[in-house]
Order: sequence, then structure tokens, then C-alpha cells
Amino acid sequence: MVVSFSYLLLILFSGFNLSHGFQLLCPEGLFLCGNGRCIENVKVCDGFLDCNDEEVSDESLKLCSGVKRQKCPGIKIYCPNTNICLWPFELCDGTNNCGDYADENLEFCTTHKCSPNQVQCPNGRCVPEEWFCNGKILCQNETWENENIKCSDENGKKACFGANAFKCNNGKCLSRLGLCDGVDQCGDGSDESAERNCGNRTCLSHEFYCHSNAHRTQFAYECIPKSFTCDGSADCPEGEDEMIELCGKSQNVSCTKYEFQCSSKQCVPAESECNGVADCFDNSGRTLFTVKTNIQ
Ligand SMILES: *[C@@H]1O[C@H](CO)[C@@H](O)[C@H](O)[C@H]1NC(C)=O
Ligand SMILES: *[C@@H]1O[C@H](CO)[C@@H](O)[C@H](O)[C@H]1NC(C)=O
Ligand SMILES: *[C@@H]1O[C@H](CO)[C@@H](O)[C@H](O)[C@H]1NC(C)=O
Ligand SMILES: [Ca+2]
Ligand SMILES: [Ca+2]
Ligand SMILES: [Ca+2]
Repeated sequence: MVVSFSYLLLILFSGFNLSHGFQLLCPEGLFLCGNGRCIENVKVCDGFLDCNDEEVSDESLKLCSGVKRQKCPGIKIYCPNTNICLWPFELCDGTNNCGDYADENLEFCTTHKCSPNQVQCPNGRCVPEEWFCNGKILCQNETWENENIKCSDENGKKACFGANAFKCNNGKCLSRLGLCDGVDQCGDGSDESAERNCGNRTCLSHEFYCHSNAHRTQFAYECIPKSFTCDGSADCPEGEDEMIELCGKSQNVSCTKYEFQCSSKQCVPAESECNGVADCFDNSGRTLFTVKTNIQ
């Protein structure tokens, strides 16, 4: 009775800050967040923010120290105060990835150097180059953007900004990674059209060609930025961007326990393992689940 009453209160008050003298309990098997929310125990110290409270209570270092502290795979970076691993490009990108804004700290961001193919705004924020020239001010300073981000070529025609950008036939700018990936990000299909030579593209000089892409029925990630090679995370269909021959040493490509490792070494979020979508380039995630996914 007591438990169900607390549970009822919880349902009524979830989202409110309950710090008024009475103590809330969560039903068994659930973890009580600092903001009164209850989350499943398995979501505690799993490297993802689930409580969404100021204390980052499900991923605090106090709770997730020692063995529970996850190892950051590859080139991922530890958040200083929370049990979360970041990609380098998540530093100063305007999104609070650490949960306590440590990755968006202004003092840090004004001296931080952005990743390749990112623009550093005057406020320190790092924005991917290909996001510009799509009609939005991204640096919160239009004057600065007009002076520094060129969205036209020498003939005055609309252009995209940066070497990683691709211009759709309809003028939209998107990342070259979206070329020939089977998804129409342009909206007019021009990133997937025959003129793009999907399966036979010529990569730019700052790109790496994934040979194994040609074995796939849906071509994707034929050309990846060279900065994606030897970073501890497989991006080519068969992981040749992390080969010892290329990188000089074994990269020990490893996934967090909340990721599933495909036979190609690629890491995909664990929950996508059984969702019927082929996230592994080699379909290895699906082989375990063919019985489930074939029921129609
Ligand atoms: C915006 O950028 C301009 C030109 O780069 C600079 O002079 C100005 O101080 C900036 N404004 C703000 C609010 O930061
Ligand atoms: C790629 O080009 C080669 C040589 O031109 C050709 O034989 C092959 O069929 C092409 N592959 C695709 C997928 O278009
Ligand atoms: C890579 O993995 C092997 C085997 O698990 C281990 O012995 C080695 O220390 C690891 N190397 C690095 C650099 O982590
Ligand atoms: Ca969590
Ligand atoms: Ca961030
Ligand atoms: Ca596409």
C-alpha cells in the first residue's frame, strides 16, 4: 500500500522537483533520481543521461566510480565529472553531452580548438562546416558569419562551405557522408542519383576510400574523411580504416557495453541490434535475430 501510494505520487509529480521534506520511494528495481524520477536500475552508470537532472544523478562519478566507471573506447574522451564518454567533436558543439555542461564550459571553449571540418564561432562554439549556408545563423552573430562564411562562389552562385560539404541540386548543403547512403537527405534525391556514381566514386584528396563498400548491395560510406581513419571506431564496411597496415598499430577497436560490436568491429547502439534495421554494414547484428525479424 505504501509503495503504491508513493508510486501514485510519483506519477502525479514526475517532472517536479520534490525536495520538500517527505521521502519518495521508487518501486523495486527502479532507481530514484535527484529530481524524483524513477528509472530502471540498468540505466544507472550506463553512460547515458536518463535522469536529466542537474546532479546527473544516474551517471555521477560518486555513484559510478571504480569498476562501474566505463572505459571510453577509441578516441572518445572522459567527461571530467560524469560517467560519460564523448566524441571529440561533441566538445563545444552547443549540446550538453556531459550532463553538467562541462563539455560546453565557456572558458574551456574559447581556448579549445575545434575538430577538423568544424567552424569555431566567436563564442567558442564548434559547428560542422556543412551546416552553414542553409539559411540559418549558427554562430549567433550574423555580422561575423557574413564576413567569415562564404556561401557563394566567384561567379556569385550559391555554394556550400567547407571541404566536407556537398551541394544538392536544389541548393541544400549536406555532409558528403550522406552521398550514396541510401537516404535522400537532399529532398530531391540528388545525393542518391545516378550521376553520383554510387559504388564507383572518386574520393577527394582529404578522403579515404573504403574498398569493402563495393561488396554491399546498398553502397554507403565509400569516402570517409581521413580524420575518421585510425580513430578506434570502424567506419568502412569491413573496418579497413582501422587496419594495422594503415594505422601502424592495433587500435583495439572496442565498444562500450551499451553498444553492439558487429563482426566488422563497427559499434552500433545495442538497442538497434534487434530492431530489424541493418545497422551493421555486414548484417552481423541481424544474424542472431533472423527468427524474430523474419516473422511478418
Ligand atoms: C559580432 O562580430 C562582429 C564582427 O566580427 C564583432 O565586431 C562584434 O563585436 C560581434 N558581436 C558580438 C555581440 O559578439
Ligand atoms: C565501376 O566501374 C567499373 C569500371 O569502369 C565497372 O566495371 C563497374 O561495373 C562499376 N561498378 C559500379 C557499381 O557501377
Ligand atoms: C589490446 O588488446 C589486447 C588483447 O585484449 C591487450 O593485451 C592490449 O593491451 C590492448 N592494447 C591496448 C593499446 O589497449
Ligand atoms: Ca544512465
Ligand atoms: Ca557537447
Ligand atoms: Ca544520402
